[in-house]
Amino acid sequence: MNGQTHRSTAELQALDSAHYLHPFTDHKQLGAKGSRIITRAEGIYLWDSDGNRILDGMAGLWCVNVGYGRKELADAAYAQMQELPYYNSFFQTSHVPAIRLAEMLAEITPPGLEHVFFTGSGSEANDTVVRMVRHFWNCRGKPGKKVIISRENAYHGSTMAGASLGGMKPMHAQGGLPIPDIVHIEQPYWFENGNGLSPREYGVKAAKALEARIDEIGEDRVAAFIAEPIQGAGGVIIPPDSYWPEIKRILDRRDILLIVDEVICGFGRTGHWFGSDLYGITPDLMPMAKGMSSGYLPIGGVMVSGRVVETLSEGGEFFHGYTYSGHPTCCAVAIRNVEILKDEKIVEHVRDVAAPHLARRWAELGDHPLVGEARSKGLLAALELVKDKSTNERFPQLGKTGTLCRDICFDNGVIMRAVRDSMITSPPLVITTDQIDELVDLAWRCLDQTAAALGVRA
Ligand code: PXG
Repeated sequence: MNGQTHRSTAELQALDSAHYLHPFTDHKQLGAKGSRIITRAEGIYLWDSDGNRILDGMAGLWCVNVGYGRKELADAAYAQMQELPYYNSFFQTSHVPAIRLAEMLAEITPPGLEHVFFTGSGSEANDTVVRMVRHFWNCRGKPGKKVIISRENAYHGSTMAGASLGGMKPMHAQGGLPIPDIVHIEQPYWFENGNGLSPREYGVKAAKALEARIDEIGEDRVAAFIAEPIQGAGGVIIPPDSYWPEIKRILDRRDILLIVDEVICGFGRTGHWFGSDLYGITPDLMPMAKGMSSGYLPIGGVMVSGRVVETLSEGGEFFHGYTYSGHPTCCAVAIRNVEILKDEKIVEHVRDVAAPHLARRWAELGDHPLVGEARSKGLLAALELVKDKSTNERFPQLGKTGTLCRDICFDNGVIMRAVRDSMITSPPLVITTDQIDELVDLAWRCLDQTAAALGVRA
């Protein structure tokens, strides 16, 4: 198909190492080891160049919501490419796929979000957010309101603004980030920071960090607060139920915008169309990407509330946009993807079938000697690996055990992601209950092998 499948794995690995700089990769290390070459996929499974079948417990990178091998999406791209492969929507033009997708997004996103600004990715969506928020306050005659408050270990992308909004210290260290006027508060990570408080007490405490920071900076300088409903790449941090109501209370009495990053939680991941629906929150701006096209083509966007649109409209031209904003072929695929989610009732499948089953089965992993906590919400789940289950003491050299377990997962034909010493899953939303059983059984086996490799009795 791609003209390369006749090459041996070793040849492909050598070429890969010679010419391809991978994202988020230690190149020297990879060169010595050789990449795993993925050649095809179907449903929730991948195949590598040696013919091994792998259960994709990460839906690619948290994005292949409708699963692999969807001919409908290929057909949608093919048809659109023949009719109008590309045109822009600068200079007072528009086209049918962007208009139709915008209409659909206004229908499925939370009330009050009627407009979308299209981008090519989640990072571009968050860059758009930074520019839009600051421009918004300028238009309102409050140019002093520039500070955006984010959270530690948040992930909002890899561009200058995206990585600045993110709370990943190793990313900040490479390149002098964050850019000015972006600050970070505690993430609502009860397992790590709970310190004997109940989840409810801790959720309120973590939310109050926002209030304290706003008071410290001064409301007249704070433009917005940005958060994922559930942090994904930060370690599937599911906030205690008390967290979002307290954040709402804090923001309701202040003139500060709420940005809810739905790049991972959007399009059904939590068993609701958006994480904002799950937590009953109403964003002013809502960046999204990934599940918008189930990763079949790159597309993202920012949903924008009425009050922001009205203010921006007063301000004349907003000097911002991308060549591929509203790319017709990407829009056509996203439209078909949303239709599939609706027609096959995939969000309902997550809410009523897959998530409850995963919650039950995942909780069993909490009995494993290596696991300090097993948590899940929707089709997002995490395991905290610990040295001592009775005290939840971590292993020395945080991250080493996670990486070991992740490699063992690969060797056993299942992909899970390691975040420090947490093991994460975020499978395609079409996963069946039998396939969830397969995932959990594989996870248990990999935990056993990890324990054996560490010399811990399982
Ligand atoms: N916001 C959130 C919440 C994300 O998870 C982005 C924005 C940026 O999207 P783009 O499309 O620019 O990548 C993301 C992306 C990982 C991993 O290893 C996670 C992401 C991307 C790459 C790797 O968990 N999330």
